[in-house]
Amino acid sequence: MSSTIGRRKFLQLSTFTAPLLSFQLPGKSAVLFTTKPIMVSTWDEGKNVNAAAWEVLAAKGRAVDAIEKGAIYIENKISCCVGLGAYPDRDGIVTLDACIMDEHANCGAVAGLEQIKHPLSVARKVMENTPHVLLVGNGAQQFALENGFPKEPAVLSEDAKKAYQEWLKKNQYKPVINIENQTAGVTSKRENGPFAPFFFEDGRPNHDTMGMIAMDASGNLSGGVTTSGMAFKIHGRVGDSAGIGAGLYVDNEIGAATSSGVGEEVIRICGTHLVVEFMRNGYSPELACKKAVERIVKLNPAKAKELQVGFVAINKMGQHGGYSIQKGFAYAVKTMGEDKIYQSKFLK
Ligand code: SD4
Repeated sequence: MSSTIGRRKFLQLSTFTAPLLSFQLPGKSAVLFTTKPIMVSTWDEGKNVNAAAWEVLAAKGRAVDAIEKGAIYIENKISCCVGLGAYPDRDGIVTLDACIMDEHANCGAVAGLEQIKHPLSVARKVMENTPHVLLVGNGAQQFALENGFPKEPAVLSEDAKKAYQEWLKKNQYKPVINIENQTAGVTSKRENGPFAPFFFEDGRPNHDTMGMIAMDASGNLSGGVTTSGMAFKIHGRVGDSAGIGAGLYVDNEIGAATSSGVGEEVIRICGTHLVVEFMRNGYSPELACKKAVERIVKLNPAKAKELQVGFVAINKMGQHGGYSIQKGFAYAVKTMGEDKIYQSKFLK
């Protein structure tokens, strides 16, 4: 690339024009354009997660350590959608999904993990101490206990108890007579069914998964996701958040992406892997996310009107971008120069 193209011009081109420019910039120019370290996390709460993770990044620590720090922060808080204080599945049990991926494409994940406070840290142990990628259910819990994670009591937080009781009233959930022949997601926004609703009663989308992606001072990328999954899901249901290539993907040569929203739709298109592949083809993070969102919509435009999926990504230059199907997806960005929540662009 000509050295006469200024930074501003370059950023404009790579944000709005695709796929014009490769990331394989010659020589030193690539280094000049890189924003690092950078930490990006989903939703407004991502700002606090970034602050926790920043302690690691500011001290020139590894991105993977920053990711775990951010996860521990959010897993310690009570929220609808992350950690043991989150909303349960439709049998009243909180089950957690998490994954982590580092700059060497090492990865680990847990799904359907019960009574363990820090699922992402367990996923990291899977990554570092086993030849496997994914452990589920009882096996994941057994592994966690063997690795020194304490078993927490099987109780719902006050918030979760209230929300679950409300949900039960409306849904009259009776496992014995429920026939699993309804198409999940064909419900209207406020309608309840025997499956996890795409939206809560008050119209809030059924999500707030914490997806995190980071590049450290050395230019290495990592990412992680931690969630209780969609509230009131079928016991045993696993969404995208435990899925490498679905809820999270990291390619240290190209970039990293994470997702939030209806996990089934993300899994269907291998969403974050797709985002990273679009970036490999030269698209900016924002356009790569947009193209992945469009892929979901193209598969089933009518259904897509009723659900939310958002992607957020960073590339090796430290550019970030997000895109969602509907209004309302947000992500937080922290660098040396900014600490901000972005409302992502959306299709409709
Ligand atoms: C899932 N992607 O389990 C998650 C949902 C979400 O907070 O975003 N939950 O499908």
